[in-house]
Amino acid sequence: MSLIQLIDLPDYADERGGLVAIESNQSIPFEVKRLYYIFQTTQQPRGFHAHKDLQQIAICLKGQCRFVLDNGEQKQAIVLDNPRQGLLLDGVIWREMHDFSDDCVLLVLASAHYDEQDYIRDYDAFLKFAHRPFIHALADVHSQHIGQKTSIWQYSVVLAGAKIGDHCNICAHTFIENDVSIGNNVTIKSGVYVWDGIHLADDVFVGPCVTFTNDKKPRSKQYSDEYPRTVVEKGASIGANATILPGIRIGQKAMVGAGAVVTKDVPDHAIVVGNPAYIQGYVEL
Ligand code: T46
Repeated sequence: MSLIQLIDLPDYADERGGLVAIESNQSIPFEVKRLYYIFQTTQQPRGFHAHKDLQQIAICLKGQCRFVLDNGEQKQAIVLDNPRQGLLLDGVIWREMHDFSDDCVLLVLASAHYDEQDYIRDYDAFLKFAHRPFIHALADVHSQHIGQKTSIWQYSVVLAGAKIGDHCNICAHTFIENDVSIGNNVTIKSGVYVWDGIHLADDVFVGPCVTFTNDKKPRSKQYSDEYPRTVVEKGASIGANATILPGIRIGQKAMVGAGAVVTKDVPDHAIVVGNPAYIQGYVEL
């Protein structure tokens, strides 16, 4: 993904000279509320911050300077030296400006009035903010233990005791109870309910509508003090609509076929299918 987004500005140059016209929400993707320009620069670099919400376009009207953009995962640099092009600064991007020529005039158009609260001037704070979890406005998340870069989508409910690691994708229409731990890089597809006692290690994939259970002999209004522990070990995958009975261990890298009904532990690397699930083979190492 390129961090460098250059916008060609409408240019009405003719034999009399150049003329660039910029219109809010037309030639640039926001309404301009503020502009500022940087000029008579010394050799000192500038920037070294990110913005939380602000959108900006930087245009080098004269001379040149070098922007370095960083989204917390990759860095890219560009020399601005063309008054007919604007560099779009959008999203949570750490920016630095280097190598100003003596004659540099840098015009910046901004989508909001100046607000120091919108600046992140500390690099570690920027990384934390850039990698914060994404929780969709329509999700109901009570847990404070949601890892960096995890996404939780619409109509998902996560109760307060649940712990979810980094870089997980919790798809729409899921329910995650309290005594649940979910490792890093876990995918939970839609229609999955993760009840008390279910623990998913790193890199687990849970397909759509997989059914976990935590009560071997359910009766209405009768509650157990403790639920059996079901553990899905690192790297295991569970196919769509499979049912996992209570207290099962699904081994590392195991593969549970779609629709299987798992009634006993699955060894590491085993492929299980059917009802009741049986070992059909082993995943190649
Ligand atoms: C950005 C890069 C490209 C104001 O009071 N109002 C303003 O509109 C601006 C832009 C700055 N200031 C004050 C805040 C500081 O006390 O001016 C001082 C210098 O600002 P700063 O150190 O943030 O300047 P740069 O060149 O490092 O960064 C500027 C913009 O602030 C920033 O939004 O993205 O240019």
